Amino acid sequence: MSPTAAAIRAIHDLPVPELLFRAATAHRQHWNAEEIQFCTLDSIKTGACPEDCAYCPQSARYQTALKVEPLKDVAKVLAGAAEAKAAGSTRYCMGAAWREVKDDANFEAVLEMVQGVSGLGMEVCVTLGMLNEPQAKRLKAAGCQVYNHNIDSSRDFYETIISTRKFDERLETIAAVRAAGLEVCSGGIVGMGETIEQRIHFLQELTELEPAPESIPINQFVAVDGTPLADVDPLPPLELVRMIATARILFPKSRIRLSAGRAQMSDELQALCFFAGANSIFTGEKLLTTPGPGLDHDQWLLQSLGMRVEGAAVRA
Ligand code: SAM
Ligand code: DTB
Ligand code: SF4
Repeated sequence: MSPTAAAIRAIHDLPVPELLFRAATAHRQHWNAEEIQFCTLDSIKTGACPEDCAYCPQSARYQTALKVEPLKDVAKVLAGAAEAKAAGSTRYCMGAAWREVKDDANFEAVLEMVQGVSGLGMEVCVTLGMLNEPQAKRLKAAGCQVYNHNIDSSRDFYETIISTRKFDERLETIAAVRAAGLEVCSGGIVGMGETIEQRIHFLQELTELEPAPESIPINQFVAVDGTPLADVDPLPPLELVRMIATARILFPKSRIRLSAGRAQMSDELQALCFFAGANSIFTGEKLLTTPGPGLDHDQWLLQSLGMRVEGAAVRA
């Protein structure tokens, strides 16, 4: 049975030393806490999205500095994946600014990308918006392992930031992904101006997904000029740590991804998030459209923490 909001809140509000101790203990029961998975994101289709997600620079409704780009060539994507693999990445995640998947030539091209990246021996994840079960099955048959589709926030906050789709439609896509036998990657964003209670309800919605998502991205909101949320106050760092730790305790076996917003975080905050149970990051100079800290910095950070890249060859 999934926990009540009060039970989740009680974990979230623990004194930080106790919260971190419990999260770090849960982390060690299922994972090697010295290792962080390096993933690479590739924005295969950028901007001009018909949805109105208030946080997103890729919505066509807002005037941002973003350069709109049509679906990339398959060969270009595969070259990017090979480069990412050489840099230590074990997972390649391709994202498209689509409302939904359509059964057209673009989807055929994505299936080719999936097949190609899977052929390189990398874990393949895609995030393409809403999709149905037959489409999810085709992705799986092409070698896709994981579909990313975030619930993003609590049901009530969601309705204040997106009008072009319903929270329940997110859940329907996640159900289609599950039914097709793909792994589910689903999490959300913190720091959009939601209350702590709304964050608790966001986590509670995740606990109601059965089975639990194999992977949970926690994105720190990145404010982008031109979007409706551009002027929201930055998230207090310890509130991020509390969310990571609570997610780790609720989902000891899931991968917790410290996703967007790392370029705005100090090294010490990231170290605390790793201690609280985050065990995956997106490397590179860019996420989908916003900056990342860059591979050199991430390699330096892990080394200075005495940690390792998960699955990377051990150097003599
Ligand atoms: N269009 C698809 C969808 O919405 O599912 C896939 C791409 S969309 C950019 C993937 C995720 O990026 C969103 O669910 C959201 O969690 C995250 N995201 C978008 N803009 C963000 C921002 N400004 N800060 C943090 N995360 C963001
Ligand atoms: C997720 O939850 N975070 C990644 C991945 N899924 C696709 C994307 C973060 C994007 C952040 C905003 C941007 O760079 O455009
Ligand atoms: Fe489009 Fe996804 Fe951005 Fe929403 S979050 S505007 S659906 S790309």
